[in-house]
Amino acid sequence: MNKSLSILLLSAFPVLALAAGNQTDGHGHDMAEMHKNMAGMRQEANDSAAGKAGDPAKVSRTVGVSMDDTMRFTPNRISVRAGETIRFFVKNAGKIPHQMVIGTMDEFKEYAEMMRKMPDMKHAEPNTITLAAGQRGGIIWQFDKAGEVDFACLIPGHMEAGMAGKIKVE
Ligand SMILES: [Cu+2]
Repeated sequence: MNKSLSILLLSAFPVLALAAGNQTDGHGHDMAEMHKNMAGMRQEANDSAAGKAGDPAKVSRTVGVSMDDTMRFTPNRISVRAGETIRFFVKNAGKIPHQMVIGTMDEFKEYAEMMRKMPDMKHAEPNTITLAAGQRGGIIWQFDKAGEVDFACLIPGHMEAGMAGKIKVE
């Protein structure tokens, strides 16, 4: 299991623990309301104009993506169908860390700004995989509407150097 995935799993546990504690805390209603709001916020954070985190049990197919130090994704043009859940099997073939983030250019700008302010912050969002040299990992993503979705490496300087690609959703 790669590092990002285990961080993701760890971050899911406190939510589960809170939800389980909810039945015995004696303030059922307020707590339930609070958890509902929290779940809503979490859902919003995971949703994107680009689609949403996919269900591993509903993967339609796997698409291999390689990243390297020439600041390129191979392939950098991918076609999918609306509604498909794709498992991106990502490999860092380079000698420095790279990242694949699925989203929109607006989201990338926001994220890049955050990375500049907090370069040491570790991200474990479902639309993101960050890999050290030689590592492999995956993103499971569901595309819900026709259009164009972007992907990029948001490590400072990489997208600017051309490390980006497009997914055509038909
Ligand atoms: Cu990169």
